[in-house]
Amino acid sequence: MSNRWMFSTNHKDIGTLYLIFGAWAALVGTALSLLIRAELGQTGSLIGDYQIYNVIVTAHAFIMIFFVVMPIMIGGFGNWLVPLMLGAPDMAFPRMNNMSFWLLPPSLTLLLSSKMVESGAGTGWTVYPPLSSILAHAGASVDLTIFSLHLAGISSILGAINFITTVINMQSTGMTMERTPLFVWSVLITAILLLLSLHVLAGAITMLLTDRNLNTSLFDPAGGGDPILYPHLFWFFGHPEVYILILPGFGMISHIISQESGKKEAFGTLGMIYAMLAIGLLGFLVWAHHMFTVGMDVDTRAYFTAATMIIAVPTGIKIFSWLGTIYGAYINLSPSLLWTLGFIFLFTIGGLTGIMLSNSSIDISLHDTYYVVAHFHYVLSMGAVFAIMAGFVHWFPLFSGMSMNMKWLKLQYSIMFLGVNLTFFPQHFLGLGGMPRRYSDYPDSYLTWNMIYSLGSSISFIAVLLFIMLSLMTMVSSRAVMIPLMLPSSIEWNHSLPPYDQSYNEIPMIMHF
Ligand code: HAS
Ligand code: CU
Repeated sequence: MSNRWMFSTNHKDIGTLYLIFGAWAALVGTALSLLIRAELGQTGSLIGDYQIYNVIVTAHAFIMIFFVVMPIMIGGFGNWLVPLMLGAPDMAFPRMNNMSFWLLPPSLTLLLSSKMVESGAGTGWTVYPPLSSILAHAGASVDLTIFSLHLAGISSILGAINFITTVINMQSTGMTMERTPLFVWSVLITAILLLLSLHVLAGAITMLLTDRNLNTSLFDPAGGGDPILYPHLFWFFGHPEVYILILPGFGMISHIISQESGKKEAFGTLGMIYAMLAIGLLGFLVWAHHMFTVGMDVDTRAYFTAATMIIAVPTGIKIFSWLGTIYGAYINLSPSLLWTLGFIFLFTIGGLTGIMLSNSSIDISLHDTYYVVAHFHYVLSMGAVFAIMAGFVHWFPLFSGMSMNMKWLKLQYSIMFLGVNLTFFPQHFLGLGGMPRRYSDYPDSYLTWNMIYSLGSSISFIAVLLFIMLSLMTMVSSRAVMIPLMLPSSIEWNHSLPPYDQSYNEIPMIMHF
């Protein structure tokens, strides 16, 4: 990589760095997930060490959340598209933008180091004490994890400041807030959530750091501390975090679906803006639905259940507005539309299981079972990841000046769709059957669904390999885009990029090796 790129302050270069970084991290995260499925593909022990299994699960979650979805969506797509959609020359603070990116590789290095020293951090991504305290996790692993999160947090906070300033200060003249494109709105709201939640995580893990190393007992009742304080602080960050992971995807889906439907903008654009604002606001008021089992009083449980369920309303507004956008359109099932429709369908399934879990009485039974794992993989592996794939195949021609092979992309989508559903649907049955998460073994009665589950993950992996091949082949053969390359210059195109020429989808299937 040349210095021009490494030190670039250009939003497109930095966006590309984020995309490459995220893609690399995705390979690490996927490799870890395959290790998990290898361990759980049959009863008995494969790895032979429960701690190592938990270290793998923890690393998988951290990498997917902090080093794949966030960098790709906010860092990659955000950097590439927000200035273009605003008609701005670049981000507001271009050099800080470069710094945001370069804080991530050291952060990932610390995280990976934490897995390799001592016996690793097998705490889960929540890092709850007392498991993460010095007694259960002696040694440097958890400390390295904390430092990794500090760096990733600084990176995100700087990025958030940059996006907020850019959106507020750098629109071209005439762009009012309600004419601001939905993707820009989604990144703005995401950035505000980041700014308001990350420092709470930073506070919690720093308190944990002092509990571990400086003999404080903030979370230890034996020293007058509060054992429930950490979960509260973590989830005050953690719940907004899950909307941080999905909101930019919502933004991308709105653009892609309106463009692929041949419409000027998404149905109910203003309602979409208010829906995202409502999701962002409500996201701060529901955190304790992750800790119904701590022994909360019944009124508090009722409040958090009700508040959580209300989020279905703005989210439903979004789902039905997307359907309203595509209603009546001539549908050309291009790869980006396939990923988009897949997103809407599967994200909704994930959202509905979230509503099940928000009922505190049901959650007492389902908490820490695979039902929760099913819920969040539907909203993340099929929500966030499908949105990323949709965005990638949709904007790849803009990013690279090259076009991918549409027919192979459709095949790749089909394999992936089969794979992820085969992987994650059985989790619902396992969860309802009582299989707990974060254990490396299980009774024989859970074997069948677990085997199907591992088979599904292998199929998804084949789809991932196929996608890597397709991307590399596109670049090796430099298939030129057969469309007038549209570089957005004015706000006229407003809510989405200008429509591609339809012939774009008809590019003959030529592959050069
Ligand atoms: Fe969640 C746990 C509830 C959305 C991610 N969630 C997680 C975890 C992650 C995650 C990662 O209340 C695990 C964290 C960990 O490691 O422990 N979640 C919800 C609810 C929503 C929701 C109510 N989650 C997300 C999104 C995520 C995400 C988005 C990331 C991208 N989630 C929970 C709860 C837990 C939880 C509990 C804790 C479980 C436990 O015990 O640990 C909502 O935002 C979803 C709204 C979307 C829809 C679908 C579209 C809406 C339509 C409108 C009509 C629907 C209605 C509802 C009227 C609802 C179509 C009808 C209800 C029926 C059941 C039919
Ligand atoms: Cu939540």
